[in-house]
Amino acid sequence: MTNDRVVEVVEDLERTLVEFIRKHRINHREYRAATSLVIDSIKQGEESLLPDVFFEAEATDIGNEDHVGSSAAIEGPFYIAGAPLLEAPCVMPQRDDERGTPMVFTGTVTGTDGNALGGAIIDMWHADADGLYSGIHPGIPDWNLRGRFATGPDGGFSVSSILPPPYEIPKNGPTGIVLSALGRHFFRPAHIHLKVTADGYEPLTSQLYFPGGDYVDNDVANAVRDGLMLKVEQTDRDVRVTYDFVLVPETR
Ligand code: MBD
Ligand code: FE
Repeated sequence: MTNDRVVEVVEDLERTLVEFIRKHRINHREYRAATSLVIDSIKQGEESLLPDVFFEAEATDIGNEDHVGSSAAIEGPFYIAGAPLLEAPCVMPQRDDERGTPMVFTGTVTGTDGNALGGAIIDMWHADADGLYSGIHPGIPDWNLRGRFATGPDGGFSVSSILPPPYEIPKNGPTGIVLSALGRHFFRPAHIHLKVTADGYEPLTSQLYFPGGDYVDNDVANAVRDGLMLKVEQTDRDVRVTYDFVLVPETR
């Protein structure tokens, strides 16, 4: 069965790439190098990393046009559904000797209708002090620094974790090889990934950054946006970060 949207966009993509091949005089060797790169990215587990670094932020911006409530952000390649449900006082799953500066993340979830959203679920994941993600990079316990927790009746939440560092894309994988050939660096700024859901509201995929941090102004994935900044307060003992999520009621 014909899908009109597929006809519209795939035929345009096809025309665009055919023109591109002519314009740049792409020969068969270069064509095969490009298809091999995509195949290698899949074989080496970079099937999401490669496109996400180059294109996910652009598609996310399109979704944010005319959007009220908190901006959505790129999901990135490393989300895993089904993280442990945490009980208050919420502490992200971590090793006994987990390295990193202690971080306490607090905030609220409300609707654009002004309702405080108690019982909203926040699904959070981020890198460890080495910039690595559990379930993706080897040698890290399952679900380390991945957890889900609920807001209280007032829509508030609080969770303890460690401060993630900037993320460095592997230099020797297919994505890193392209970045090297382009003369680009390999870093994303430090960030926290989140998915926020509440009954009757549109789910939000977010990713929050630390103002003034390394690579905030030159993210290799070009995904940092004004509305995605944490408020950060440094105390003697830890770093306190806050963000207030605003969800849009579902229509229909
Ligand atoms: C990440 O952690 C990430 O969020 C993205 C978009 C790309 C690479 C690593
Ligand atoms: Fe990430």
